[in-house]
Amino acid sequence: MESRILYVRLPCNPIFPIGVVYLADHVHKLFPQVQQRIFDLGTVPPIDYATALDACIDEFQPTLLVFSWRDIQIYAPVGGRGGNPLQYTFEFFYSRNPLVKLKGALGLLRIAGGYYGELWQNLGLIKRGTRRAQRYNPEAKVVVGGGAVSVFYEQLGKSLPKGAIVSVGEGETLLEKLVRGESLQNERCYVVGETQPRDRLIHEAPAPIEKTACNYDYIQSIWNEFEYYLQAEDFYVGVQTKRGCPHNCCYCIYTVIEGKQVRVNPADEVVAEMRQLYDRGIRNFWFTDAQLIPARKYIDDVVELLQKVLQAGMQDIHWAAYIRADNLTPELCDLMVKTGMNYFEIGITSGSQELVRKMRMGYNLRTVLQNCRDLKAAGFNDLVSVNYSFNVIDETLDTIRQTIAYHRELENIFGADKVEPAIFFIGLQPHTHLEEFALQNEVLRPGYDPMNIKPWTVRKLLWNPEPLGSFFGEVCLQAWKRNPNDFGREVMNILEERLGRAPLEEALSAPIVEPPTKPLVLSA
Ligand code: B12
Ligand code: SF4
Repeated sequence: MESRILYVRLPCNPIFPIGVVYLADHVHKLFPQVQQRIFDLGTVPPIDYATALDACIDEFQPTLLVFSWRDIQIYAPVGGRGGNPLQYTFEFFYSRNPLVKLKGALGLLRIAGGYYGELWQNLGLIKRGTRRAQRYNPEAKVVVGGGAVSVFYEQLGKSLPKGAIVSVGEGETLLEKLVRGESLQNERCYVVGETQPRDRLIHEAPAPIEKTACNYDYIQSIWNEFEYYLQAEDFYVGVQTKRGCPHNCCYCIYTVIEGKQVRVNPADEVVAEMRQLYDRGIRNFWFTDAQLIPARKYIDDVVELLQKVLQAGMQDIHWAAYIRADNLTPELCDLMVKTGMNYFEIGITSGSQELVRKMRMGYNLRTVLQNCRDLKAAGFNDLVSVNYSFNVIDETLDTIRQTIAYHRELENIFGADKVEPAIFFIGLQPHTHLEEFALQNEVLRPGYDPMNIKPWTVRKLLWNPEPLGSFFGEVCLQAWKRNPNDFGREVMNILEERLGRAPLEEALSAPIVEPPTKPLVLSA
């Protein structure tokens, strides 16, 4: 049977669906004869999801349905769908005021409703699409993947239709094999009702593939809604420059999804891809790498890439990325500014070198500061988001004071209005060292369900252990009350008012050693 592949990006905030775009491009390059279509539910009003999906399937009659599911988890510190989940959670857990507690409980109920509603809705769309496609082609296959599936592949299988293929990580080689009709035995996937996910499936290395520039002429020809993303002027369109992260940060799953082996896409190909978007009017790019500069040895690759961006004449673009700011040089800083970087996120998690080491993050905070000074000297005058997650491991009042000192120094460098402290609490994810630690210490029981958001599960998954948990709860509640529109800065101010600030040198002084290989140890 000739393959006809329909890519359905499940409902999502309007983030450019780069995953399905790359998959369709890859398949087209190998099998130009295969008919493909992209259908993005991110651009469809919720009321029309089911009918729009039906209409698309009726018209295209796919033999292979590729469902891409981007995100599920909602412990965001920012107002998300249906409100601010972190705020409601903290109001419910930590407020002593019964009215605020009640408000938190009601907010959480609403969020839980939205969360389960979205879950069931997406599962329903997959089932509905499968039935509909099988009306036309009884042998039609269904494969489900994307960021959310990679994180929750074990749990999602229970609710998917029998025969659905559940994929972890990159989907290129899996689709290749499906088109060729080859065995999927060595792929990072399992089939619902037929095979079980292998033990440690997610830790298996992804297949190395050579990435070439995405062919947007082709993509435009198979995707009616592409225009939607071209029209929105403030939109950051995704471009991937590499895959993989070699680090070992205790709470992070990126390094497992993408693997530790960093695979750099040739700079010419990345630039050729950007140029096609540029010619279609796109001026904002998000380099969707887990980290744009994962380690010092990738600095030269990024220098080459940015030089080629300049040479290509794309002078009026802006770009953003996750940046490990310990891996910068003055030359790179200069190029970052010249090529239009206007936003970046640094995930140092804590301003205490001692804690950064304990969390296995491999960051040298002193180097980060020096590199930030170089970036400022190169003329960077835009926004930096610094991600802090308090209370991950061994936090004390002293380490909080150190984080404040560190943050104030970043403010000195960039200007207080340019440094946005993003206060997260870690949403514990499966397959991370932190999960292992929680299981070993009986905070979680084996077999717990990470997708369950009942209050007693959330209390454990939203990582904020005692003895400091209630203290942070109280500080955050005060910050939301005092300045709900500038929560992060307010948290920093309150912490400083209550605890003071350590000398900067103390924050930077913990000796750097290799990340430990033994299990994490919590003193709390
Ligand atoms: C870059 C990024 C962002 C950027 C996106 C910028 C942009 N304009 O694109 C920003 C910072 C904005 C962002 C925000 C958020 N993100 Co984010 N983000 C990422 C990151 C690092 C890369 C995603 C990416 O684009 N990769 C490149 C593309 C090419 O890969 P891809 O889309 O995953 O597709 C590949 C595979 O997944 C697979 N695939 C995809 N679909 C399918 C389908 C089938 C059938 C198959 C076989 C394979 C397959 O093949 C594709 C090609 O290889 C991932 C983590 C990671 N390392 O994957 C998190 C990740 C996707 N984000 C996540 C989340 C939760 C969020 C937020 C909701 C966080 C929050 N709480 O606020 C927000 C909001 C997003 C929204 N919808 O509004 C989660 C989603 C899973 C979950 N936990 O629910 C991830 C996986 C991180 C994590 N481990 O928690 N994010
Ligand atoms: S550097 Fe970033 S992407 Fe890499 S493991 Fe650490 S937190 Fe994850």
